[in-house]
Amino acid sequence: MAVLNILSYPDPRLRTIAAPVKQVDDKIKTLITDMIETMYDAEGIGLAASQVDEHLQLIVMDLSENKDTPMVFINPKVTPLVEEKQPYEEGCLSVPEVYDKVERPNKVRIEALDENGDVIDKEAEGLLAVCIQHEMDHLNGVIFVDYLSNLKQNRARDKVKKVLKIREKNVEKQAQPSHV
Ligand code: K1U
Ligand code: ZN
Repeated sequence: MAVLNILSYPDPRLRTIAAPVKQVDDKIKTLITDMIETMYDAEGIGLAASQVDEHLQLIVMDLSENKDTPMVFINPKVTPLVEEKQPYEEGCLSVPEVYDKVERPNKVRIEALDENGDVIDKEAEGLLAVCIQHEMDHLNGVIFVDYLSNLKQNRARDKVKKVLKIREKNVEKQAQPSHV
């Protein structure tokens, strides 16, 4: 198992369109396990393969309180079931510490395969509907800040730079020998 590197906005690799998974083989199963570990490590509720620089149609999610119910969606297709859109305050592991409202249909149909290659065909509402649409966007090279104003996108760029700098400094600090 491994924690993978998550690409950060505005990395151009996040704009790559993901290709369908041809076969749920051992390589894909290892990627699924690593993505789930990466999602838990980053304290996220979802992760698309695009975010770890693997441009395949693969999404993992866990909306459970105890973080013990991972879901896997391979080659997902998401169809809105309502016209009306509702706002939800979204976050993104590729845009750390930036949150803003995005409007999306709050009822969708999800068709996909699971980690065993079995068919998933279900209706989703609420956070599941929001999260799967956010992750589908990643597979299509779209990031939630694309829905925001230019001013907010520029602010998001600056914020991510700042957060990454602080994270780097903390990593350096931890690597230094202690003086105790
Ligand atoms: O795709 C990602 O980067 C994961 C993202 C999923 C997501 C969260 C909220 C709305 C839509 C999609 C995250 O997990 S962000 C971190 C997080 O856990 C979170 C942030 C805001 C609200 C709820 C959860
Ligand atoms: Zn995201």
